[in-house]
Amino acid sequence: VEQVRESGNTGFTVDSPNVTYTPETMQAKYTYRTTSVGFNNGQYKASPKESKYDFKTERKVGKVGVMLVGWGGNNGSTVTAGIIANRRKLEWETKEGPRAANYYGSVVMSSTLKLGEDTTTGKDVNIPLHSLLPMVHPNDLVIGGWDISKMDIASAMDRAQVLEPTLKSLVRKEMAQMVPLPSIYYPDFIAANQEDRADNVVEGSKASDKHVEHLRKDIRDFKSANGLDKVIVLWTANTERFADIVPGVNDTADNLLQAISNGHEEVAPSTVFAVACILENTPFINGSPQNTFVPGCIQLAEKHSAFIGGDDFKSGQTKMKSALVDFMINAGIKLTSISSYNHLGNNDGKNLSSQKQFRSKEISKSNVVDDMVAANNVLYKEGEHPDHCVVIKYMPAVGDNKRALDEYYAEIFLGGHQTISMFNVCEDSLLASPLIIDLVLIAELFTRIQWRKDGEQDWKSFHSVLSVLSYMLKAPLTPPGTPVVNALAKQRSALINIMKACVGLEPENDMTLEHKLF
Ligand code: NAI
Ligand code: DG6
Repeated sequence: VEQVRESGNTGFTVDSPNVTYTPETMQAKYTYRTTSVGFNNGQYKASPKESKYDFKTERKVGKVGVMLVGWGGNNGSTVTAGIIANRRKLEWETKEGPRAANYYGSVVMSSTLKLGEDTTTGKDVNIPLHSLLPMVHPNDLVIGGWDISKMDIASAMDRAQVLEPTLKSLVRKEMAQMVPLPSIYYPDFIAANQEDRADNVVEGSKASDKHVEHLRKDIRDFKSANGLDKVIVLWTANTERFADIVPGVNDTADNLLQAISNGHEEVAPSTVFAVACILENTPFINGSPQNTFVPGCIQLAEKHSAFIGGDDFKSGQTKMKSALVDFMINAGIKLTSISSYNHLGNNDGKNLSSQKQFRSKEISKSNVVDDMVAANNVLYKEGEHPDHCVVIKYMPAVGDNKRALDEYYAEIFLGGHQTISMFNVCEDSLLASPLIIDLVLIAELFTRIQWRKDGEQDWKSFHSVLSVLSYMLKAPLTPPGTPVVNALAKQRSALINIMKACVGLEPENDMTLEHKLF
C-alpha cells in the first residue's frame, strides 16, 4: 500500500512502444475506435472511425482525506467503522462464527478484470481493479466531515443499529474521538421530522457568503491539520427536496453565487457545499437524489475545472434493476411493467416519509431504464415505455434492514407473459458504504489523469462532470448535452476500459478468438 502511494507501482507493467513510464507518470498512446453511421438513400452506412489520444496518469497518490456531509448518519458511521476495521485487520465473533473485515461490495477493491492471457498456459490472468492504476487504498483515507447532529461517530454507530456489538466494541474507542463539524441547516429542504437532530448548526445568517466561506475554511483546516495532499467531499446527508430552477437564481454560475449571497430560498445546503468545494477545487460527489447540481452549479464547476459527480447511490433495488432490465431487453423480451416497493425503518426512511423528499427519491429511482428502452426500436415504438411505479414506506421496526420487492412483467413469444418477482433484504448501509469508498477512490484517480489529442501540446483533465462514476449512482450526472447510461454492464465496461486505455491496453471485448480460431 505504502509502495503504491509513494511510487505508483501497481504490480504490473505494460510492454508496449505506446506506453512510457517515468518516476512521476505513466503515459499511453491510445487509439479509440468507434463507428460513425450516416443515412443515405434509405440505408445506413457504417464507417469505422479512429481518434488518437494520449493519456497521462500521475503515479504518486499522496495522502488523501474524505469529508462526509452527514457523517453521523447510518452510511457515515458504517463506512467509518468499516475502514477502521479493515485498517486494523479486525476479526470479531458473530452468532454464525468469526468474521473478518473486508471490502465486499466495492467494485474497486473486490472485483477483478481480465488483464490478458498467460503466455504459457493461455489461461486468463485476472487482477483486482484496484491494481490497474495507482489508486489510494481505502485503509489510508483520513476521514472527517460534518453533521447537523453533534453526536460522536461511535454513538452515531449505535444509533444506526447496523453493526454487530462485537465489531462495535473493537472500534468504539477510536470512533468516540470523532466528532462531526457543525453544518448548515435550512429546515425547508429536509423533512420536518429531522428537526430534533439539528443541534450542531453553523451560526449566522444564510443571506451572505458566510456559509460558503465557512465550509471552505473547514476543508482547508482539515487538509492542513492532517497534512493531506487532497480532499474529496461526499454528500451522504439526508435527501433534500428538489430546488426549483428559477431563471436569474440558479440558472447560471454568476446568478447562483448572487443567490447564495442573497440567501435565496431555492438554494439548498447541498448546493452550498458543492459551491464551496468547487471554489476550493475539491471534488464533490452527491450520494442523494436531489438536484444539488442546478445548472448554475454545473457551470461553476466547468468554469473552475472542478470535479463533481452524482446523483444518489445505486445500492440494491436499482442496481438489480439496471442489470436485470438490461438483460431482459437485450434478450429480446418486452418488459411491460416494473412495480417496485420498499419498506425500511432507518432515519433515511423516516426522512423519506415526507412527500417532497420522497418525490426526489421517486424521480431518481424511476428514470433508470430509459436508455435501455430507447435503444431497442424492435420492442418499443418511439415514445413507448414500460409502466414503472415506485413506492417507499417507513416501517421503524425493520431498521436499516430494507425490504425491496419488485415485480417485472414482460411479454414473450407469441403474446405469452413472464413474471419475475424479487425480494431483496439487507442492511442498506452495508451496501452503500462500499459505494462511498468506490466513488472516493475513482474520483481521486481522475484528479491525476490528463489527456490530449494526438499532436496537441496541452494536457487537459476529464470534463468536470465525472460520468465515469455512473456505476455507483442511480441518476448519473453527465456533461450537459451528453447521454445518460444506466445499464450496469455498460457503466462497468466504460469505467474499466477507460482505465485500461490509460495504460495503453485494449478494451475488454470478450471475443476470445484464440479459443475459436485454431
Ligand atoms: P441517515 O439519515 O442515517 O444520515 C443522514 C445524516 O445527515 C444524518 O445524520 C443527519 O443528521 C445528517 N444531515 C442532514 N442534513 C444535513 C446537513 N445539511 N449537513 C450535514 N448533515 C446533515 O441516512 P443514511 O441512511 O446514512 O443515508 C444518507 C443518504 O444517502 C440519504 O439521502 C439516502 O437517501 C442516501 N442513500 C442511501 C442509500 C443506502 O443504501 N443507504 C442508497 C442510496 C442513497
Ligand atoms: C428506500 O428505497 C430508501 C432509499 O434511500 C434506498 O434504500 C436507497 O436509495 C437505495 O436504493 P436502491 O434502489 O439502490 O436499493
